[in-house]
Amino acid sequence: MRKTVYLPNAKFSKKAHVSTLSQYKDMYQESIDNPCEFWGNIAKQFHWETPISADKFFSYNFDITKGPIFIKWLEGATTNICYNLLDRNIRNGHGDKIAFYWEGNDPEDYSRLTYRKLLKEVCRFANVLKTRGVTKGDRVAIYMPMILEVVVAMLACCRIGAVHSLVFAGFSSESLGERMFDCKCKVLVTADGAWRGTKLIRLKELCDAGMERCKSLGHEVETCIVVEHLLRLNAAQGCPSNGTEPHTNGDTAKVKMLEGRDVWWHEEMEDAPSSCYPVWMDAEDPLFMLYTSGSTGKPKGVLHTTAGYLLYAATTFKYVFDYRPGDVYWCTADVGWITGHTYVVYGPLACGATSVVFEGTPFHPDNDRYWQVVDKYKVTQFYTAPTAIRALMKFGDEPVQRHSLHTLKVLGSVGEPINPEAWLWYYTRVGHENCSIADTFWQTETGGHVITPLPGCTPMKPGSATFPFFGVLPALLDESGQEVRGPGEGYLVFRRPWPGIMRTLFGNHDRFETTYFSRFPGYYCTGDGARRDEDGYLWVTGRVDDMLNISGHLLSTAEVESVLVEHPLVAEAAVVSRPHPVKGECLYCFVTPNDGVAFASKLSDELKFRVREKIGPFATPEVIQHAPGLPKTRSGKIMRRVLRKIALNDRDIGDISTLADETIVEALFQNRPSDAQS
Ligand code: 7RM
Repeated sequence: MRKTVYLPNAKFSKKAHVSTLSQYKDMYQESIDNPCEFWGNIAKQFHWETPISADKFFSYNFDITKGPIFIKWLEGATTNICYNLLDRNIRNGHGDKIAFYWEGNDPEDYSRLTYRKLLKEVCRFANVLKTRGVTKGDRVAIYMPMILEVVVAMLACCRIGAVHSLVFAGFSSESLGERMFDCKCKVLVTADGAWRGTKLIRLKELCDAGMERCKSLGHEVETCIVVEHLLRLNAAQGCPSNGTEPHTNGDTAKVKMLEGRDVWWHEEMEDAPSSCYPVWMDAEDPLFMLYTSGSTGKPKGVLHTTAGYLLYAATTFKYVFDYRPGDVYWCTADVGWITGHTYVVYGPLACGATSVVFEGTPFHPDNDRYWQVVDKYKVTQFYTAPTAIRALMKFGDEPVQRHSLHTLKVLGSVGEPINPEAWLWYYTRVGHENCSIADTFWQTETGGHVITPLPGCTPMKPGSATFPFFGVLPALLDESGQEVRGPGEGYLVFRRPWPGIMRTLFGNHDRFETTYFSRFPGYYCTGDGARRDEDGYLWVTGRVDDMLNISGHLLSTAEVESVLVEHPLVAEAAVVSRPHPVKGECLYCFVTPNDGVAFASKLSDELKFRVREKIGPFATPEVIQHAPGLPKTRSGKIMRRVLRKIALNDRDIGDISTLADETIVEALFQNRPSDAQS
């Protein structure tokens, strides 16, 4: 029989930052009753150039009916995050401590960086940016692989008060161009290319197309700084064994550099001084922005600010991973996502931690790569996504059993709900029933974990993110906005801000207010649903809006629909999410061609290609189905709930009496393509 509750390992628990549930409850209560004292005590370990003033510590309005939404933490204090992450740790004697181990796509490419060396590199690049005219408040776009220069570029921005805007290097050039246009970045930082497994990604080419796109929209990027990454790899290693794309040093030479705009990173760095005085930032000055999908299609530039984000990244990192000196922490997320920001860069460095940055994939050169890296660096905390766990489970236990994994203490999960099967596999096969699983629920918008167990004290239930983190007050609301108390299900909302929550959407405070604060005045609305069980555990059930989560990447159905209808032969399209055994969810698209146009497999292929090109490879639709018509209500609204049933081939469709034409439903069931088996 399966247990329903799993207790943390007793020996680990004893030494943990928080050892008992009652200790967690006391700290939680304190954080809710006296937020200023709670966070004020935490703030003492950091450097404040202008001290914190007690009377302006925390102010906010979460109620749209009472005026504009605002959130302010530590108003009046000034600091610099880069200073706190690097100089402060060096002053505390950690200069020679390793900040990052870098493990390349190929096991033979690796390097390391101490805190002292990292600071020097950061200062040099900060000076490079200054030379290129970047000053406080300017935006810098970053489109890079998982190499240490990405951390250097981010922290160099912090040092001089520039706002970084990372775009995940798996996004298409079009997405990159649109994001660069939206944030009006002065500079773009990238690399010549990178290997992911046996695939070569020519990043600079994508950037060229992205900058073209940006220019055509009306904004010109002034400078593009390119890291020469391919060339310095141990030449032969980049070469895939299947020999399809031979890797030679000539690859780098092929990169086209536009005179006056494009410059090489290493050439710019050569003469740059290795010290740079930090720009002191107000607590509420912007730190970075990061785009996330919105249900209306256009991505939203989530904006985070300085002091609150620092406190929250550091505190969640310390408690949720129970980090202590000597540990080696590894988060597999790409820095292009929020998880990479808070838990590859800011949180670990704020705590003076040593971590692993990994460029490759879990499957290269073999399916045991993750476990090989865990043993190589003696990783103590490992943080990954359910989609990766499910993909690895498919290869059975053998690849895991090849490795000892005995150094592991905490296993984190993030990005989507983790199904109990994956949870149990992670717990037993990877963690040998000795590790706590931290199922961390949070969002780009929340800046850090908001619902999560603490590994030393929270009894775990597979699939539940358990309880709120310090300072976080969750609630479940029903359709009418009434709070569901005790066991029940509802919209997951938060009643007040914690330090790490976003402050606005870049250049669009109205959209910020309507997206997150208008549906339920007085609350921040996550867009997720959740259930509370008899023991008070929270179970996040997934999105309640038209968003879907493919391998942990959020996407809106509207975004995909607008790409589909741009095709000249397409009249109408409707996209729904269908569960997928590895990706969590996948795209199932219904497409109505123009009158007189036959639906052919060529059209289906073209549409898949377009979505891939416009949004990115991870968004490639699973199924494109011909739809002679769509199920619509008399007022013209597409009934997506019916489409979801058709995608599943589930005939239990419920009431469809409000449809204008009920016969269309049967026609669509008949029309399911052969590759749509579910
Ligand atoms: C960190 C991140 C946010 C959305 C969020 C949820 C889903 C993330 C969990 C989860 C259930 C989890 N930021 N989500 N973590 N659902 N349990 N532990 O993923 O902005 O990219 O996505 O992801 O739907 O709203 S994100």
